[in-house]
Amino acid sequence: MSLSDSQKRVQDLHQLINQLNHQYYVLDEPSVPDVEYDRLLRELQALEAEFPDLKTLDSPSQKVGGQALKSFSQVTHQVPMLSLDNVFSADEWKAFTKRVQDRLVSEKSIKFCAEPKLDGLAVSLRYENGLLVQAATRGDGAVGENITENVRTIKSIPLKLLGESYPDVLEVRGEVFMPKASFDDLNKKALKKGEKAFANPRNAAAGSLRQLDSKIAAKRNLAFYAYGVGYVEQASNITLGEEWLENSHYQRLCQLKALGIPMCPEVKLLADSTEVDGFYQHILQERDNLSYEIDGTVFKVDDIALQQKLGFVARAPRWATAYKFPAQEETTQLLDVDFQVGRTGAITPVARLNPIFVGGVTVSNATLHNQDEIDRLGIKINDFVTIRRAGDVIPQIVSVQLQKRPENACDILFPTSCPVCDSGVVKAEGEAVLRCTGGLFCGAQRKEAIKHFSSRKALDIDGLGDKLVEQLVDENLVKTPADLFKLTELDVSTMERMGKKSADNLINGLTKAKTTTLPKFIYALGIREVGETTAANLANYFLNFSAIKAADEILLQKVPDVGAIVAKNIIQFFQQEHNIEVVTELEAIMSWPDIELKSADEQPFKDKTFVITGTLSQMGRNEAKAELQALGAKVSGSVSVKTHFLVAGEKAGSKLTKAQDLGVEILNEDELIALLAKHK
Ligand code: 9MJ
Repeated sequence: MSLSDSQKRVQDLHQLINQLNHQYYVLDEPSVPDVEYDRLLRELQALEAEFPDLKTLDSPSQKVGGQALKSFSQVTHQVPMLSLDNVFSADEWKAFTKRVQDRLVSEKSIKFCAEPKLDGLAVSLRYENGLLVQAATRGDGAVGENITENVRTIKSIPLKLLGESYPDVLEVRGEVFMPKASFDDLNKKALKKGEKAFANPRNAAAGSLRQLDSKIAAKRNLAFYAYGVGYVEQASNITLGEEWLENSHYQRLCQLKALGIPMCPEVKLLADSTEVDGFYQHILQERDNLSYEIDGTVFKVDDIALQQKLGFVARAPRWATAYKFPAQEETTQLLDVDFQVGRTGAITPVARLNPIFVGGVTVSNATLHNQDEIDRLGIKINDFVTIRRAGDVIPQIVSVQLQKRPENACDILFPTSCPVCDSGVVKAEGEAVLRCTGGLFCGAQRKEAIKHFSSRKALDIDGLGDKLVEQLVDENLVKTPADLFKLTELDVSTMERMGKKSADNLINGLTKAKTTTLPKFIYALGIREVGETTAANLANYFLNFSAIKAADEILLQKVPDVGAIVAKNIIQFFQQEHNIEVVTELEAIMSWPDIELKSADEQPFKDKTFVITGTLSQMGRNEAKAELQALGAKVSGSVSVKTHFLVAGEKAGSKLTKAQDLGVEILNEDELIALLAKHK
């Protein structure tokens, strides 16, 4: 690029980055994903490196964040609050260590303090004579906002330091954050009240600390971990000795911990840089199980004398860097919207996206759920959107980047008839979902019903995958689940791409599947909102299939978990002509034992609610659930005040934290096995 082109680009980047800084730091409403911000900043830094004359004092590369808000009083930091530079790959990390090593030639092996990179808000806490007197945000690094009253409401931050041994003035630097469980609760409550949800825990934490009324912050359940020390003054207390502070960053965090200031439990001292990759991989793997949101790891030269030798550049220390995880949010374009018909006829808009690498995979589709979601997002075809894929979670469209809306953006129009069978569509009152009225006349619903019928948690039919179901329906060999059992070896082996072995496999699988259990059979029918748990509850309550078919709405609602809507769905299912035919056929072909009535003393967990979380390595979650249910327990998916026991397997995450907060009794896998054995 020529100098004049670069000059123009640098000006544009200044304007863009300043605007993004304002949205991120001042308004707590980021408009683009972090990666995009990082890319722009890096582009600016690269241009400034190539053309040093373009690097001006007011360049956004020279400052840490946004300016302090006017509504809070301002605090000038006695020691500036630094930000961190980022690396994104092993190569960039290598370049960082080389830069460090080049400046510290005489050091053979450099210890690093390794920390998770919390996604919250940097805060400085000032203690005078052991008392918290001031708390300030980072602001632009030199001047922040005085948020003392809000910080005082954070339960884990001590208002008075523990013990007697601390400097006269001690500034603690760290991150205020909102634990994932608190964030989920807050957003659920906000949505219930029709209020706007926060985009992520960082924004929620920042939004809470920026409240002028500290009563609001007090309700938000924020937390704090220290990651460093700022200004320290030692005038009078000679008993502390010359130097109260240790010469190791890690030891300093331990000193703070001894004073009652929380330290992140994952922080670790590494003997040298060869241990960095191990720590990074370990934290990346544990990410979903941590109770707080992180976006990477941080590595800091541990020796304070070496830190001082290295010093810092405009924005950040030379002795530390964040080693970020692959982005979980990216920008892409919505190319089109297709409409899929599900098992129950629900018509779901599916976003077709310009393929984008995010959260470790390439994403080209995302569900848009329903009209309400489309309205909430305010999304149009051709819009640029922020897409998020975290852990194993399905990709989601988080927001529309309105400032990038192209001229050809157009409204998403729902179909007026079923895109598969052309039957009419309806939206029930109070429901957001549009449904096809074709029932099992609709090919899409037929396919999905049969896929569900044969799926692993239902009849688990060996040799019958989704693709084969589609082929069987497309070739008109199968119209209903009952037709599956009428397939002959000849039918199957003459199908395209079907060898004798696969045909044998399927016929054997079907023969085996004829014998099942009552809960699995009920679940396999695919009645709306009758999942595995409800199916098991129905079986345990009614004991045989005829009783379920004959039950009325009032009786059905006596079953745990069954409310008015589910009861209606069950009644409607068994009233439909087509379903009566299929079910009658299935009853003739299949068999399952009735449930034996358990006496009260065989149901020791009647009225007890369990939640299972994490990985159970010995018995598996489904098995644990079935055994608990057989003993009368209710097994629920979420922890609440009504939970009696939480079974926490390996890598238990936010549910465990929530249960601990609520004082719920917690069992590990061994304890669960012992408990079940006692009642066998
Ligand atoms: C976070 N965000 O977790 C620092 N940070 O150190 C950690 N941030 C930091 N350290 C110096 N763990 C400046 C910022």
